[in-house]
Amino acid sequence: MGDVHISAIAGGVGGARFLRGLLAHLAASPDPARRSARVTAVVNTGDDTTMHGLRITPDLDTVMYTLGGAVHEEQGWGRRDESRVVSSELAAYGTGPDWFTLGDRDLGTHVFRTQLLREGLPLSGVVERLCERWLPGGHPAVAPDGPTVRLLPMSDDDVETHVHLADGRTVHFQEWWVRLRASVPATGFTQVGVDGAKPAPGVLDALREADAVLLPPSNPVVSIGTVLGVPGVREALRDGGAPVVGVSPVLGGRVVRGMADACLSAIGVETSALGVAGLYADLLDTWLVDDDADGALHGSTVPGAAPGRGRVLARPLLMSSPQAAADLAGAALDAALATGRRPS
Ligand code: FO1
Repeated sequence: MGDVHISAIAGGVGGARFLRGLLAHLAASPDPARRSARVTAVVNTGDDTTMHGLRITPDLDTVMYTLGGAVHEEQGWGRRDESRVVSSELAAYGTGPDWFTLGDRDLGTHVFRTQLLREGLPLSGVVERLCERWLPGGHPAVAPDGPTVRLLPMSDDDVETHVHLADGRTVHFQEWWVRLRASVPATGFTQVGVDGAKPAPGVLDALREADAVLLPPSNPVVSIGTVLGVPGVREALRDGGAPVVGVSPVLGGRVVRGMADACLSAIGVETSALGVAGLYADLLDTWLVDDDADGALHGSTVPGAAPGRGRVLARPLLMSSPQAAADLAGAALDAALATGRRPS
């Protein structure tokens, strides 16, 4: 097999750490086809927002900074070695939300992105330009003949996730997520603009033609769900022939990070590995569940899966170290390549 083509649909922190693990797995592989693999990450933009006149794209930045080695590791977003002089100046003017902090280094990215957008560059062109710095030549910090990665926004059109709250209000996702910490129950989500959004250039081909499509343990509702909601994306996976392997973000009824459980209950889905699998049942060839927490599911089939597809495999899902993330990503890739492409 020539260079392996891998596509992944990613959200924020979980997706970024999984992708970092995947690239580490590929770079260390004894298989030259994996070592020179090409990875395309199709990233959620529903979390995007405009603040202080600047366009902020949290999930794209989390993936870019994580793969580029600059992310604030504990936070999972923003830059390490960050300072907050500008945001404190803005607060002194009493302007802009005090609950959303834009670090000084991070602001450099938002200023440059907004300048490029104003000059007419589409978001996908902006991402490509920013990645020239963080992922030169698509190479994460590995040997020059190592795996390459490119980031694609799910769409160049603005899509924003708005959250309907139990108290009747509707707020932008960031306000629910950051200011309210999801403390007010959500009754649903609307991805404003998604129906008119077109997949960004390259997205459908990357999903149709891949040797493997991976769904990392990102938020299944507001991250992966939002990307799957862009017209054409789900069909590209369903009809394209690429094997699809997903990784459960829920281990034994608990989410590892973030507040996916608050999102799942908002749409009436059980916070369980099989509950989440049900959101992708029509797409999955294999669903990875945690061998410790959900080992009993090993060898079963995802309810609602297509005939002969949707098998459940138990693997260690906790990405508790870079090596654990690499092993998990390797297990997902192994499962996809073992399935192989379907005749499309
Ligand atoms: N998350 C927070 O909890 N508090 C913040 O002040 C905050 C600021 C922020 C700035 C830029 C950025 O790209 C992300 C930021 N995030 C912050 C994280 C963000 O809310 C999440 O990364 C995603 O939207 C959820 O995946």
